[in-house]
Amino acid sequence: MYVYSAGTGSCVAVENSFEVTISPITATSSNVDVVNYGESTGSIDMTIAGGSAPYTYEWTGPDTFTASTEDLTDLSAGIFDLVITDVNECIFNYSATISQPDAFIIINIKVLLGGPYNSITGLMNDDLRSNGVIPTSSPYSDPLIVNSNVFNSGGISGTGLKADDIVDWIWIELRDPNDNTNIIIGQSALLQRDGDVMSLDGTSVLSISVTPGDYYIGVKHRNHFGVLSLAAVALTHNTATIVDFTNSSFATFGADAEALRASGKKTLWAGNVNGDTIIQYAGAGTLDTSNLLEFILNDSSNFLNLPSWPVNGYDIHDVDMNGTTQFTGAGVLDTQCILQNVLSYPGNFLNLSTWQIVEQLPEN
Ligand SMILES: [Ca+2]
Ligand SMILES: [Ca+2]
Ligand SMILES: [Ca+2]
Ligand SMILES: [Ca+2]
Repeated sequence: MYVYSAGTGSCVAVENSFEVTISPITATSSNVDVVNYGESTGSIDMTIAGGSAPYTYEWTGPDTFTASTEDLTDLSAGIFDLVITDVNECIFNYSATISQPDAFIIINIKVLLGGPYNSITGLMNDDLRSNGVIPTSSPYSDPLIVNSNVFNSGGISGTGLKADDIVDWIWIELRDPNDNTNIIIGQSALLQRDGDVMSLDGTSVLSISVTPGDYYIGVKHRNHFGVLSLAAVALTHNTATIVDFTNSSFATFGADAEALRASGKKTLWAGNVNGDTIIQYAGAGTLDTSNLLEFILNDSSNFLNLPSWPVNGYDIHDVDMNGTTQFTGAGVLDTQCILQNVLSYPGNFLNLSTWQIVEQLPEN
């Protein structure tokens, strides 16, 4: 309430009174978030009240974003700050947040497992799939689950290439570009016969929920040695970077981290059936062959404790992944597969059956 008097001197004149109502600026907004990660489909529609028009707008946002319009479109995700100034230079500050779905990258990894690899066809055998023994839940630590028809010949559609039929589950790791022992994220995926690592429908490009950037790429398998890219690889959400562990010129951590096959392709070393970091057939130490024999002798249906007893099914001891684990006797022996690996190791010049192959990962 203001009171003024028009009088002068000691005379009291008529007093008038009036109210001045200062209407502050208020603002609200209607925001649209970004629909797909990494796109610029967000928008902010401001509604301004109060103050005295015309207003001026000073927007700032992520990546040095600026604008001077009331409303904004084609926005990427981030926090957008607005300073509204009216004609009387009254100021109002406003802030709006545009969000987006979680970050992800896509990647095209190729890797071959030495156990089921066939150098003549260039494909891995898929006996576990055709025997119907691959579990629908991952054997790794996620554990992810797939629809069982992913394991049909031809995949879910039934019309896929035989080269794309599923061999097994595989484990993918993205590691810190500043520390190759620091696993940022690990994820189960599916491995096709031709070595392509796919998402859980067996045919879609592998997508991993992580911020785009540089990562070391690791691949692990339950009875093969793991392998890690020597260099960090740039990964984005819109183009699948090819990371080809089958290519003999692709550099991996350590020495002879993979086996070089007659076809010229590289495959993961097969035969680590006891989960340690060494593949060993004979001699002193913790032998994979001893672990395999123990498994055979302890099989509940092997009443006579025959070392030649074959055990069918999905098991870590089945090195060549033909659906049967066998230590000795007639048939395809998993012990032979381990021995062949040991004898073929590049550093084993004397062809010692006691040679130890050591997994080439920086944490070992
Ligand atoms: Ca508006
Ligand atoms: Ca393929
Ligand atoms: Ca071992
Ligand atoms: Ca086997």
